[in-house]
Amino acid sequence: MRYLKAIAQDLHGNGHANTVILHFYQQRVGRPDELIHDIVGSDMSSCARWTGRSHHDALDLNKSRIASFADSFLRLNWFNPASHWRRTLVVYVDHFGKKGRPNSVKFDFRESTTSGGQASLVCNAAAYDGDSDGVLETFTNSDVDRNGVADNVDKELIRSLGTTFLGLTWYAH
Ligand SMILES: [Ca+2]
Ligand SMILES: [Ca+2]
Repeated sequence: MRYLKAIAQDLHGNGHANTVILHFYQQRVGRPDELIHDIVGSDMSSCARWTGRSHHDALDLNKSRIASFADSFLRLNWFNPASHWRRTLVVYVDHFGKKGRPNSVKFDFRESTTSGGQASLVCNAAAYDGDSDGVLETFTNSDVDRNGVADNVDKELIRSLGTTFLGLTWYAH
């Protein structure tokens, strides 16, 4: 299975994340998960600059799709102070429909008590394409922006995160 681990950081200490780190992983049987692509977006609030490297093949990810996903991710306000790695979002397709299309995208919000420490699941959410037409239409009732209410704003956030994640095509059976 493939998954994406996203980290946002507020390096300027002004209450807004300005850096996004995207790690694209491949799970391997009997071995540690392999980091395939490592992409960093800086100055996200003004003119974003993207740098990346691949530990495997050539880096063939579409930059505008990366930027779209990062924009949705930042709207969650799930970020770290300074250069900490306590809060992460892990995104993956966990089920495929009969036609082989992804029909559920999962989002795991994880947090550790120390930077880089063992993370525990704080909240999760999911988006579903039950009829395999490529459009996500059902969403869990999750308070992903953590303002205390699970409403249509959260569903729209889950929809845009799921749609932009699927655009990256980082999934495999
Ligand atoms: Ca659908
Ligand atoms: Ca909410």
